[in-house]
Amino acid sequence: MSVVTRIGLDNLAELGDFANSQPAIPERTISGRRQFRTIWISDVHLGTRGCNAEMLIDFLDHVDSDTLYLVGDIIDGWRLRKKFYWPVAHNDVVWRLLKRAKRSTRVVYIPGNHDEVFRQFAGLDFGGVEIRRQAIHTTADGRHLLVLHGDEFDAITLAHRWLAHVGDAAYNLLMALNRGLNAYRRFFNMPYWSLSKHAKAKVKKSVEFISNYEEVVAQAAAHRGVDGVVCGHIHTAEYRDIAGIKYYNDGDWVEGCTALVEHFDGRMELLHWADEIAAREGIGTLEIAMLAA
Ligand SMILES: [Mn+2]
Repeated sequence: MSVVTRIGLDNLAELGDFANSQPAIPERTISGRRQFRTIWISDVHLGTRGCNAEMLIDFLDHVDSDTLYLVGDIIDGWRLRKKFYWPVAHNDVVWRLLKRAKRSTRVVYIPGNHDEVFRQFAGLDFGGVEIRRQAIHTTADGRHLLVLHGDEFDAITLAHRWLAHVGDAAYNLLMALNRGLNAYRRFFNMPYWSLSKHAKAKVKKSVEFISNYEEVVAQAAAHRGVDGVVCGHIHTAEYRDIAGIKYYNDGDWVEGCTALVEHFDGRMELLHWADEIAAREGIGTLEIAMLAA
């Protein structure tokens, strides 16, 4: 049994005694967090090497909301079954999500295809977390948004299943190449560069697939009579108007590191957390420069 496995099991046991446990990475900000009416995140893929847990922890420590939607593929049950991988940071993400529910944030968890084992609990509440198959969210300005993971449409977009099934062998290989490439780039002090993001943008078929997927989802939302739809699944953050239907995709925390937020006036925004960190650190530098002057 590897060290990672042993530590991982200890971590999970600690979550069982949640009330008395503390995260390994201490919470940085509790008061003074940026407040939103609603936050949507998905495709975290805890339990895989691809998961950018540290970035998500930074996000969770700097924001708060009345409602938090976990839009699926939060835990990657497919990968965990093949190989148990559960570092401390992944435990810390779960700890923060549960803590948030305890601290009066309404947390709605809509399992995806990678964490479909939780779908059997749809309709139940655990530790203040509402597990649902899908949800209708009403924005501050009275719009109705259908919230679902989005794998429901894989059958329709079957022609490009290789990309629809993110987490499959090809995607995982690409992710592994991406990590190797960036380790090399870091060594030579080159900035982070996303191989799969580049591939997605360049490969005509994937561009077609994404656009087709977005249209299929928007059409389904139109049939339901809602004003818009929030989903995840394809790891491509987006905000589009498709024939009068608002299509929002909150992206992922594997490489994009994005969240969808609703401000208190109903205005929606996609947050790119790597950019937010850069801006935050930039302001820090400016402040130091001003103090020095
Ligand atoms: Mn998915």
